[in-house]
Amino acid sequence: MSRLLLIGPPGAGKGTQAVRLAEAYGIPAISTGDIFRSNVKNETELGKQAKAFMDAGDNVPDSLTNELIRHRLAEPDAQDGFLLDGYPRTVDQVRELDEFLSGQGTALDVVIELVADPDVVVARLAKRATEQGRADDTEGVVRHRLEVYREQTEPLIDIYSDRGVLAKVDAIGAIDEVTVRIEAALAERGIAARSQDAATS
Ligand code: B4P
Repeated sequence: MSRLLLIGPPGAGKGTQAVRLAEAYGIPAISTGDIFRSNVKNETELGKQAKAFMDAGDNVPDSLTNELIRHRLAEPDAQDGFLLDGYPRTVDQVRELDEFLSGQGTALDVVIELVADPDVVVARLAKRATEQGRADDTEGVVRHRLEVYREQTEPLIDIYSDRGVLAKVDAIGAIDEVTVRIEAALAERGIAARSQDAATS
């Protein structure tokens, strides 16, 4: 049973690694970004409210995000562990998640910080912009997302470090290499993948 969080600047590889880790550890990957994008695509009420914030590279308001996560974490597949990707992203979201988990008598086991240089992430997202055409991957919006990350999300690193649950992982390198580093950091904390090569095969 592992309750994990991936945190890091846009383009650090959260979504990319989350899919692999979910498979390797047998837990669901829960990405607020993916949930919002699917709501935007399906033109739901939530998607209509979130779209302008996302396109501008701003965080979607905590009120919308917290409610969405509360429902998602209450689903049966998340009862035996999960990997959060991109939530919490603000101090208010940390408070909300703490309250939810302590109500279940649990807490996050490990917070994996993906550490990446801003120039590298801007280049990665520029490449994704040409491949996927995401509205929030243009250079100006990416730079703004980095500022939002520095202002609103970076303070979370100290919070989790003070709690002794933070694992810093270098996110520069091939995707497989980064996965291996994350697995090593988790193994050091007593969390083993289902099979040794599950994440990189
Ligand atoms: P996210 O979906 O979380 O977007 P992201 O930060 O860019 O990460 P993503 O997972 O997509 O990209 P990754 O680094 O894996 O959020 C999008 C928006 O949703 C936010 O701006 C906000 O508006 C809203 N939102 C989400 N959560 C919220 C919350 N909790 N509160 C409020 N608002 C919220 O990958 C980037 C690219 O790099 C990919 O193309 C990938 O292929 C490539 N890549 C990854 N690893 C690589 C490597 N090692 N080498 C080379 N390329 C690599």
